[in-house]
Amino acid sequence: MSYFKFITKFNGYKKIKYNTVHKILKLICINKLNKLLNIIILILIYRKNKIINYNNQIIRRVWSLMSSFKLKVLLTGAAAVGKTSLVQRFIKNRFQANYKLTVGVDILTKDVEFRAGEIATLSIWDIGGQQRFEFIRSTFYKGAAGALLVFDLTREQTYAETRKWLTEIRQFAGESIPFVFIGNKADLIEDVGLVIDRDEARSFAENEGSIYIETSAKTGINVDEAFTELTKRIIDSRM
Ligand code: G3D
Ligand code: MG
Repeated sequence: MSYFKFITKFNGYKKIKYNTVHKILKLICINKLNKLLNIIILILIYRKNKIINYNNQIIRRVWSLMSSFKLKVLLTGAAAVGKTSLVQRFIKNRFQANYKLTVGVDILTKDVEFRAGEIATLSIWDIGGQQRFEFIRSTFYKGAAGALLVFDLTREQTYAETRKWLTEIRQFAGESIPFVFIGNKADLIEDVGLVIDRDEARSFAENEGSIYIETSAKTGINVDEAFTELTKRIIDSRM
């Protein structure tokens, strides 16, 4: 091999080697850089979210301190499902048999701490479920922020009527009004037996963008939870 040939070959070899090493190095660097960039972006997103969440919390607190969380909440459902009993349990923490028939509407107010440090003032509109009050009910629905849609776990008919109630609420209070679906008188299931299909009730609620909760105004079970859950849903739907 001549000297010239050797030099060309050596240089060529060096060149290939240099190119390959360069390419590998570039690849590693780019990968590392990409990784680094990804990490930086992730940190930024995380911090931004934290800041947004933090800001939301501050806004909520200021808002609740200024009592701007004043929410009109409807209690709806057929007659004698326990609407008045539920609101009495919730506000006064008591249960009384023989509440007089709700004529038209009763309005009661209570502050709810729906999350730690976040308070909303609910004005609860306990609406008469009787057929004959139908003509005035629609005017009570106006401006409502949310609703508890109640049926009686021991009377199948009141469960069957819930779709009609939901249509009525949505018609007069707005299509997207948050609501919680309540099966009340859970304390009686043991004696009376279950007259509805729980899974069906649950999937009905979920399909309508809500949740299903079983309560007892008599024992107090899940009553606070129902009102708190509704408040959370209302606030979250506005944020
Ligand atoms: P309404 O406001 O929906 O019309 P009410 O219903 O609160 O007036 O309740 C109707 C009846 O159901 C009342 O019985 C009440 O005591 C009873 N009731 C309500 N909630 C419960 C519950 O969780 N468990 C049991 N066991 N009974 C409940 P009366 O006998 O007064 O008609
Ligand atoms: Mg009543």
